[in-house]
Amino acid sequence: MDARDVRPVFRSGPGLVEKAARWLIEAKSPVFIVGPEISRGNANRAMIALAEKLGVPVCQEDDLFCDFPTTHPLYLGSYDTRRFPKTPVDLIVNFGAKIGRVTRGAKLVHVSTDSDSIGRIGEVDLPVLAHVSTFIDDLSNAIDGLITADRLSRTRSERTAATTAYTAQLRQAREESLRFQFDQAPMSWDRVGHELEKVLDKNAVIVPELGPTAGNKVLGYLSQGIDAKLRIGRTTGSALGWGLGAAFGAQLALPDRQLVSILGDGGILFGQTEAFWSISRYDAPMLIVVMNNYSYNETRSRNLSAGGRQFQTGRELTSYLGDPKVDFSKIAEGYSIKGEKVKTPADLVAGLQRALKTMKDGRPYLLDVEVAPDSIMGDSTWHPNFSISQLGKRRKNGSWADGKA
Ligand SMILES: Cc1ncc(C[n+]2csc(CCOP(=O)(O)OP(=O)(O)O)c2C)c(N)n1
Repeated sequence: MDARDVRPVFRSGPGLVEKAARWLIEAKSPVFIVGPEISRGNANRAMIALAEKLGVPVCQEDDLFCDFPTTHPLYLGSYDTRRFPKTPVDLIVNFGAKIGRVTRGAKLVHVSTDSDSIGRIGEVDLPVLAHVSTFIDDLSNAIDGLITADRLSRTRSERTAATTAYTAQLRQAREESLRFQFDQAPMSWDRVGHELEKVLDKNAVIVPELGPTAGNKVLGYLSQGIDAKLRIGRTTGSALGWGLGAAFGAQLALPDRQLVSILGDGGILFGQTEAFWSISRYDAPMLIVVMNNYSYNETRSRNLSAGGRQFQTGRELTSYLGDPKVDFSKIAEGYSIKGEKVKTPADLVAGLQRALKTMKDGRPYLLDVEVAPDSIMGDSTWHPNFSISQLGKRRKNGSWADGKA
């Protein structure tokens, strides 16, 4: 049984649906925001149909799942980071995401089954307590009753053309970014994403535990959505320490799908390597990719971006992880999991082939991939020279080994 089938499904009152439908028809530059309630509510296909029917661009927030296909010409990525095709956004319809800031001056419709999240962060012009799937259906029907097929077709083609041209530009920019750093070592995050996309199954399951900036550079290359790769994570709370165990659970639940756990060296060091035991013991044939930049890049960026003392002195206190330089393939080996250290793009291409072969034979494989330090002062190796043994007075005064307290 699918757990989604036992969730309550309820609809909003007709007045709200009609109001939203009118706003959508009148808007010059509407945007849809999608969140996890779309995937949880099994409304992915209905969401695609509605966006296509109206030619409305779609943004993904609350990045827990991929709720809209990333390769769709109407898909814009995160709302926060996007500039929009020429006309300023004048209407946002949020389908089941817990969003923060949105454009000032734009009307906001928020549809959710969670009454507590509606209007919690920002002002909402039209709060709708409803299951997203019912609201999408009702909205689509209401639009048919308000506008002629001819006018709908004209609106759709104008909007679709503008967004399609824009997303084509975004794709081209990504391609240029990839080519620009194509052969560099340590590798660009883009190159890792590109190589993974080339060899992974079209319907692989990806469990990423990656920060938003560099992480999105990898994930941006992986085609995700209802008919492509299934993505689970990062969690909406962003806490580290769950990715490997969650990936193992997903592999157990979906033994016929290729499973890829992608996590940072910082993330895996949050007490996760014990999951290797279960992965090995129960033959989970999954790929584990550690994006190893010997750094907590996300916190480094946060610590330095305000330009305070750590930035001015060039001494960032907490984020350098390269002392000791952990080789995660050796930790995996301790659990009888094969793996290797990857330093160059050629290593990655060959390593992925060995990984796929091992997975086909029913065993897990780990790639510890050295990637570019991708943040402000990312190549700094400075860290406080702190040693507990140096703190001890007994060692210093020579009384350590004489048995006296
Ligand atoms: C339990 C927990 N503690 C601390 C943090 C703060 N934090 C956010 S990102 C990050 C560093 C992650 O490092 P890594 O996984 O190597 O990824 P990178 O930032 O280098 O891409 C930390 C410590 C957190 N998110 N969760």
